[in-house]
Amino acid sequence: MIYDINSIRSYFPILGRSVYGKPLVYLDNAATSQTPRPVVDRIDEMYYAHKANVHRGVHCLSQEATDAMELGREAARRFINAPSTDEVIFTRGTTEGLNLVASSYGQLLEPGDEVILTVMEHHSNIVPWQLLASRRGIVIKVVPCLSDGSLDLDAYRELFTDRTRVVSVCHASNVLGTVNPVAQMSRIAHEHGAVICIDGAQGVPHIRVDVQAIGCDFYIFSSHKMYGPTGVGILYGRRELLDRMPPYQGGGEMIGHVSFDGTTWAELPYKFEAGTPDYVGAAAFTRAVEWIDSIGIDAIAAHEHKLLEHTTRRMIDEIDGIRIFGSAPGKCAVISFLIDRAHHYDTGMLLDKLGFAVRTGHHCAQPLMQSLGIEGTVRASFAAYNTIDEADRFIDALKRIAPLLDA
Ligand code: 7TS
Repeated sequence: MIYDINSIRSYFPILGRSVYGKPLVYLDNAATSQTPRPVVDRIDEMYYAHKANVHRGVHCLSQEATDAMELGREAARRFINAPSTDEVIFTRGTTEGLNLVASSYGQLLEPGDEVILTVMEHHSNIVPWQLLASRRGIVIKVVPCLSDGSLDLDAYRELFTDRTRVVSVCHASNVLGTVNPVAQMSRIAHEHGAVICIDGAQGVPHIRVDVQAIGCDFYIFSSHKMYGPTGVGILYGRRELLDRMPPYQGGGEMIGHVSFDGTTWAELPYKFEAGTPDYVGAAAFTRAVEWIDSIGIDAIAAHEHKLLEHTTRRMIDEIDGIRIFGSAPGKCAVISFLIDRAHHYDTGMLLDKLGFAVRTGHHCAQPLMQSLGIEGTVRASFAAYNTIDEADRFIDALKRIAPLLDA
């Protein structure tokens, strides 16, 4: 099947705009992807025609909004091949999902229990565990990286002790692009009686995810990084664990019965969905999954891989003094780099003036930056709609600004 890039781009009006009089080249997809028309149209439709609070009204509109949200849950279930929608919880995003697991599953841990993280984690998969450590006296251990940015699996194996209870690891690094062997890591965690939580924020937009094939206990991601609306995230958790976990937040809709003598919880997944959810976002999320499915996640991955290879090769061949961080085999389409001793911010600012949106800084991965001995990088990250022509113009722009940075 032909990868019809013009048709794909036509879904994204924003790609036609300019910045500072230059055509926009959007290469900040790891931060957030752009949103195709069917998703935005669905948001409009929900507000114009179906807005009512969910799960609580007898009236028609409330039923429509509830049905639309529940279709979003089913789309999420299908997208990651979760066994049941009872195991699919809507959150505000990856950050909230990780906080939910650390906070709620964390209450089942005892002082001295150990949690394994990796050096390449985003702060949202570090800080919630640190908060737990200060509340419950758990111990955090950290898997280092090898020089190509892949995880040191020998070190991972060696970190397990009879106190290891949880592993929490990103599916893919937002800085290095490294795709971690999460199925293998899940097997190892389970051999040691630990549960494994996967931060899939950078996984789902690029990799076909099957939580049953991976064998993980939790899988967490954000809609806004996969062409969906902001403010919506998904947490998949194995039923048997979710059943044992206390609620994360209390409020409406998460209860069975409330009295001042004691309160019982709602069934899954509602036990973890206190208050009015972003049902508009949940409904529009369905359209994001459908849009990805209409192209095929494998076709998107293959296209992004081409962009990654092409851009990386040209950068290495043509930009003097370029340093790329992360070259693990099978990495996803994220290129973090520095040019000579130029400050990442200066490079990013000059690129911006030429119409290229990239991210600069520590990318919410300060421990990783420390381990690399740098303060930050410039990061270009690709999505389904980026083109080889954009990649070429990006290289040309880098060649143009490199001498300015040297000065
Ligand atoms: N985990 C990873 C691996 C991420 O890349 C991000 C966001 C998050 C968690 C948090 O996701 P959120 O949707 O809850 O904010 N990463 C980035 C980034 O790389 N640039 O901006 C946000």
